[in-house]
Amino acid sequence: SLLLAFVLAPAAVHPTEARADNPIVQHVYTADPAPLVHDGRVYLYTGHDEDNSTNYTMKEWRVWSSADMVNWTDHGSPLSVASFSWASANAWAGQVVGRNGKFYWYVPTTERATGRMAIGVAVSDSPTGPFRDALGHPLVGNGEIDPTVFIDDDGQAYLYWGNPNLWYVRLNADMISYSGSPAKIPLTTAGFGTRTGDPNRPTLFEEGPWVYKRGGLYYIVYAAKCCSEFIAYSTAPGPTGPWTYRGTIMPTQGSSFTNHPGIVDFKGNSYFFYHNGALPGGSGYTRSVGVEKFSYNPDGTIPTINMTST
Ligand code: FUB
Repeated sequence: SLLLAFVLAPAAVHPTEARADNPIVQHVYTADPAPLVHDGRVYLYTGHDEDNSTNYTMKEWRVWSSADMVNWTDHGSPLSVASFSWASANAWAGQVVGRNGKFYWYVPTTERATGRMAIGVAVSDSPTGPFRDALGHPLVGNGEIDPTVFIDDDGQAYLYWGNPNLWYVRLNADMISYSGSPAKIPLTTAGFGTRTGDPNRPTLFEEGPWVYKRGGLYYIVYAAKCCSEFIAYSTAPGPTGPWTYRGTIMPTQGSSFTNHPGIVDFKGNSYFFYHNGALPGGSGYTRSVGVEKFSYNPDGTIPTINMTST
């Protein structure tokens, strides 16, 4: 009947629907959310926690998408550790950006030759993949993790990453190479807050940076103070600083000792993505991604955002 066709059609188009409630995905553990708005949809890139071992079992990245922030489509895993011939383990926190009709996915993973983390870049013609290794070798080596990518209004692209240091480099227009040497962003307490109890880490910055621009202000949002991380942020008048610490966005909550931010504006609303251990069996190694709608304060500052499900 017509009615039956109407009811069945969305299921046929979207084989797996996740729920509107938090966590967004409820049938597998997900971590390290990185949202991308493209062509009327939000694409959500995540990692996949496969068991609760104490060293992360993460072999692949996953993609989900939504046109309404309620119904989510499962696009499977178009990128994995095996996609990089030089990698051996650890599909950690990455981010995708679109440029020139292509999509570039920057990801940290273990380099087999060194046994250390390195940042690779994969490319696709579609936000849902398939993605292939763009280089055949890491873009950034030396134990580095957690890349975030940002393209400024003038077309200059920047890649930021790091733990314990915070680095950036100017990407070339091809998005798979860079000019100059990576630079360390000075981790001053004015820029990144004050951490007590660890003389080696005087500021709150831990990992998981997320950089974007809104209303002429540059934001860097990040996981603060391992190992019951909260989410904090800093702002700057330009993409390379100087950064000013602005405080906590999401306090330490839930049963995951890490958290990881991703922020987008979509169809007139602002959304804050994060992870916790809210699914049954959830923990620091079996995490799940949630999202909260929020409004910026008139001066551009970000209000405190609490997890709706922990
Ligand atoms: O998921 C593995 C690592 O834990 C990520 O790279 C960090 O941001 C933290 O979430």
